[in-house]
Parts: sequence; structure tokens; C-alpha cells
Amino acid sequence: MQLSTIAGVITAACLLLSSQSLLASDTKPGVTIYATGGTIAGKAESDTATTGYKAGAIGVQDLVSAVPAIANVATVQSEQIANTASGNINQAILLKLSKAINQQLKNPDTHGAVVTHGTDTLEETAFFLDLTVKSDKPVVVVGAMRPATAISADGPMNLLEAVTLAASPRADKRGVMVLLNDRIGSAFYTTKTNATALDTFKANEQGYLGAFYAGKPYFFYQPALPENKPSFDVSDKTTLPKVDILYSYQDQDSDFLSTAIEHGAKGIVIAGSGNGATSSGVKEEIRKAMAKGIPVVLSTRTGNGYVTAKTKEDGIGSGVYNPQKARILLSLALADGDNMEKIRSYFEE
Ligand code: DAS
Repeated sequence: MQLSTIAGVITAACLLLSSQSLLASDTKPGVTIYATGGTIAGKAESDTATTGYKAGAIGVQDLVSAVPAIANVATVQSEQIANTASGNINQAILLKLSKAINQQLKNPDTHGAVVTHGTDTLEETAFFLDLTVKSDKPVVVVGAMRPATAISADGPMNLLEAVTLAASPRADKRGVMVLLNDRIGSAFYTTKTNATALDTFKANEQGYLGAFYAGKPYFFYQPALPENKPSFDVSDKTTLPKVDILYSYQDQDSDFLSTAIEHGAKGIVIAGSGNGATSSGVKEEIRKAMAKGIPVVLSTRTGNGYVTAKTKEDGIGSGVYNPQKARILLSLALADGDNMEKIRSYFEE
């Protein structure tokens, strides 16, 4: 081979290599957005209206195209799972979402998933996904407190940060996360703490996992998961057992518990006062339910704290779980066919 031919082959090979590495560095991580509705997709009559709007009025394509900067951080695909206020999210939607995400995260081209959601029950969906998605890849649940039509709507920036987070390798192995208002919280602990304020999602005792600074996610600690975090496989589940939450207060009729069971509840969570407390009459009803094999988990209406273990007859202390998270966990445990002691171990250990 002549020298000039060899030089030509080498030049062609170099060009090919450099164009391949250019392509590789240009390829953004794959992120799938699952939209379910909520205020982030909400439309109001005027740009000053921040209440009284229609949640779940805008489709996922419009949400994404309203934030062109998303294309700079990820290669996005999207799916409209529902388009509703989050009070309407039910077990059928949760199961569909969990199955879709589990499947999608197996794809090597997908680095993470984002779920857009109404904020009112966002923590329930985030917690459900945290217990049922089996992957080290990031899942980020995002919402907004102001409708998309409002001045200073928070949704577009929240969505951009959620996609950035789902595309970031720093977000791996941290469980499902909640992203709003530049703050990254663990779905396991985070709860909605304020009916209307932008900085509503918090875990008062456990704090945040990290935050967004200058458009980048910054984590406060190495990846870590909560103590005693359970995991459930819902791939073959089509329904989940009914679990009701009953709120404790003074002068309460004690028959509300048996009424819930008569209406099909397979487990009960009590939003008790203080450390899961109820009146003596309700305590008697709890003992009867426990004796019949119906688990009664005693959580707290205080919004914070750890509900300690109870004697076997008196119910199950909810531990770190607030009533709405305890309901999800109890329903998943019942769906798994777990016995009373196994169920107790999720909460009290
Ligand atoms: N409309 C409510 C919901 O869908 C509130 C919200 O999204 O912020 O949960």
C-alpha cells in the first residue's frame, strides 16, 4: 500500500472515531415522563388565579413543549397515564404507573422516570412507587402549587429540575424522590405540610436529600436508603385490598371501626391523637378487630413523630409512617398475603 493511501485510511478512521465520540457525547440520557394531571397541568380563568382552577387540563406534550430547555438535559419520551386532580388517583392508576415504570427502567437507554402529579396526594403515589419500583435508577415525582396559567407558575422550573434530576447519575440508588421548589426529598418520608404555600413538601425530622443550585442537583450525602424499607412486587397484582383511615377525636362514636369493616375494609389505619391514642371505646373495637385477624395500625394525627409499638391485642404502632403512608404499606402487605406478625414487623421494627 502506498504511503498516501495509508494516510488516507488513517484520516478516514480518525474522522469516523471523532464523529462517533461526538455522537456519544451529544446523546442525552433517556428520561420518560408519565403525566397524571394535577395543578402542574392546571388551567385557570386568569393569570392571577392560584385557586379555583381546573387541575389536569393540559396534556403532557404541551407541558414538555412549554419547557424547551428540557431538550438540553435529556432525551425525553412521555406517556399520559391520567389527567386528573390527584384526589382521583386510585389503585388502578398506581398499579399501571408502577408496572410501566418498572418495565421502562429495564431499558438500557432509559436513565430515569418522572411522574407529574397533583400535589394533594402526591406523597401517596411517590411512596407507593418507592415500595414497588425495583431499580437503582432515579424516579422523580413532581407537581406544582400554581396552575400552568398563573404568573410565576412554579411548574415549568419544577419539571425542568425533575427531568434534570432523573437524568443525573448522582440521583441513582436513592429511592423515589419528590421534587418541588428546588428541594429534593425522599418519597419515603416527605409529606405535604401546607395547603397553599410553595414550600409545602417536607420531612420535618429527616430533612431533604438535596437541593438544586444554579440548575444542578446537589446531594447532601452519599446515596442511602431508609432503615427497614420494605419492597413489594406488584407485577401480577390487578387490585389491592381496601384499607380505611379513621381519624381520632373527642366524643367519638366507637362503632366507626366496625362500620368500616362491614363496608369491606381488610385493614384499618387510625390517625390517632398523640402516640396513636384513641378513646377507651375505640380501643375495645380495635381489640375485637385484631382478634378477628384484621390488622389495625395506630398512626398519629400530629403530623410528626414515631408511633411506638403496641401490645399484640391493642393494634400495631405505625412507627415512622403517617396515616396515608401507613394505608399504602398495609394494603401492599395484605396484597402479599402477609400474616399479622410479618405486617407488624414492617411498622414496629
Ligand atoms: N388540584 C390539586 C391536585 O390535583 C392540587 C395540586 O395539584 O397542587 O392534587
